[in-house]
Amino acid sequence: MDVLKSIEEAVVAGNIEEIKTLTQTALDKNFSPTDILNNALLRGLEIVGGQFARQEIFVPELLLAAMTMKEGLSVLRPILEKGHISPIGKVVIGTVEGDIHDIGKEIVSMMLTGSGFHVIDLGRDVPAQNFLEAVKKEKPDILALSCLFTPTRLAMKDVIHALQEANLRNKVKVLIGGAPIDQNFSDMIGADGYAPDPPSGVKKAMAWLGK
Ligand code: B12
Repeated sequence: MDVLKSIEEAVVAGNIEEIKTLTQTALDKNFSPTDILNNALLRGLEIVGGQFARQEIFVPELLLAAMTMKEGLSVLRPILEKGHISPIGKVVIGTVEGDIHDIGKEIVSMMLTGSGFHVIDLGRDVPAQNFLEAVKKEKPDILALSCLFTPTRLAMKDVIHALQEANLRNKVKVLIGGAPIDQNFSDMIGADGYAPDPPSGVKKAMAWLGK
């Protein structure tokens, strides 16, 4: 069987034992990391996402599929992140408080790193206060926020509010993204911009820095 199809099926089945070997096999067969990401790993996650929405599977199965996807992603990470020696800018990134989805955030983080940004990843379920502390300490050019779970969207606003209260809002550009986010929401909460996917996020970040 086609190795990309096998990877997709391994994610759907939560076959965490074999996913690394399969992903490495795809690389050895000269599939590009983005091809493996978009046409195998993410496709598998899309399928389980549909099964979850139709209540054919539940959180434990979904979690296993997500863990399997992340194992495969870990094989691609060094390749996606490889490259630049002198960073072109600094980014602090994290998923906002109350939200434990971090796969999209990790892909954005890898692509920013691979494009030459120094990325400090605060992880997931990050309180506004922690973002604020990181902005004070790291003085990033860009603060990137991710959110997948609609009820947690307003936590992005809390982060912006915390920056305003600390008189730091004009010191950092705020880039937001995630499935329930759009430009209207970005305007509404006073972010600097929204991007629907990692490449357009990277493009926006570069444009902000005049690159
Ligand atoms: C995997 C998954 C999980 C895993 C997450 C594992 C992990 N480590 O991330 C687990 C099992 C833990 C999980 C838990 C839950 N989940 Co869930 N989950 C998903 C699923 C299937 C895939 C999400 C994903 O990773 N997609 C792949 C990534 C790559 O896509 P992405 O995150 O959208 O990111 C892309 C873009 O949005 C963008 N992007 C993302 N962030 C950023 C940031 C910036 C700055 C930029 C520029 C771009 C950007 O770039 C990324 C790459 O293209 C989705 C369904 C779906 N089809 O999306 C549901 C989904 C998101 N989950 C959902 C729900 C309801 C839950 C739970 C509440 C379930 C429960 N009853 O417990 C909990 C939430 C707990 C919480 N408080 O957060 C709902 C959310 C509904 C909503 N709109 O609010 C969804 C949509 C499923 C559904 N149809 O009901 N989930």
